[in-house]
Amino acid sequence: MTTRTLSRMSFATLAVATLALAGCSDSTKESVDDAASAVTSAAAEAGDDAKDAAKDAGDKVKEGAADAKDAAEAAGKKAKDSAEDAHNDTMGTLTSEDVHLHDGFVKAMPAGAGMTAIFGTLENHTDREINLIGFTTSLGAADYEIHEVVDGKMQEKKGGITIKAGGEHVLEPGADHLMILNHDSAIEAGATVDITLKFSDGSKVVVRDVPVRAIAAGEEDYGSDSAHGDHDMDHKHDK
Ligand SMILES: [Cu+2]
Repeated sequence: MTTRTLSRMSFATLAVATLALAGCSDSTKESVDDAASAVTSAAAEAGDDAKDAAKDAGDKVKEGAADAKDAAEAAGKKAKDSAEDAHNDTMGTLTSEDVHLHDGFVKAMPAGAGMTAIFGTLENHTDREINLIGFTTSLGAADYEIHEVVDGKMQEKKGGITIKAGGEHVLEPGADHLMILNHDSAIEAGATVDITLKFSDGSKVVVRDVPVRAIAAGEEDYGSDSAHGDHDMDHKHDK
């Protein structure tokens, strides 16, 4: 119903009411009848207007609902996409429950040596493959690289370390290890180091309080010659 129609009805109704209050003399009777018929036609017109308005509103609501549905679907898809992106690029889901460094230790290093390594067994306790692509430690300023040993020489392991679902990967002298390079001060036996492991899905898993231990062999070159010796030493000094 339009404002125009409403005000017309109000005016006509007011006219009837005013004339009625003025009394029921013959002279006013005719005017009252006129006013009454004006109210009736105004009401009829108002009814039509209201009907049209209701139909228009109905169409509009229908259009609005369709638009809202499209918008909701688009928003839903966008949310799903960004959730997937987030999962892939920024915030992986691996936790310290999922990845362990079993019997991990940092090889002690005197000041000036500049480099040492981290050993132990990485365990994947999830039902999917994981890919270690880097790490840092609480030791601060240093370069951190994942290394492998090829023909007795260590080098950066391209692509990092992949561990299959439920699997493990041994880090040991003469084989894959986590290398600490360009570190100036001593790393002394008895200290502990926190290691932050970084995975390809964006996960960061912190392994806390990894002990620093002195092992005799494999000073800088974790080649095949020293590997077996290290292993024996490791067992003698364990526990
Ligand atoms: Cu190395």
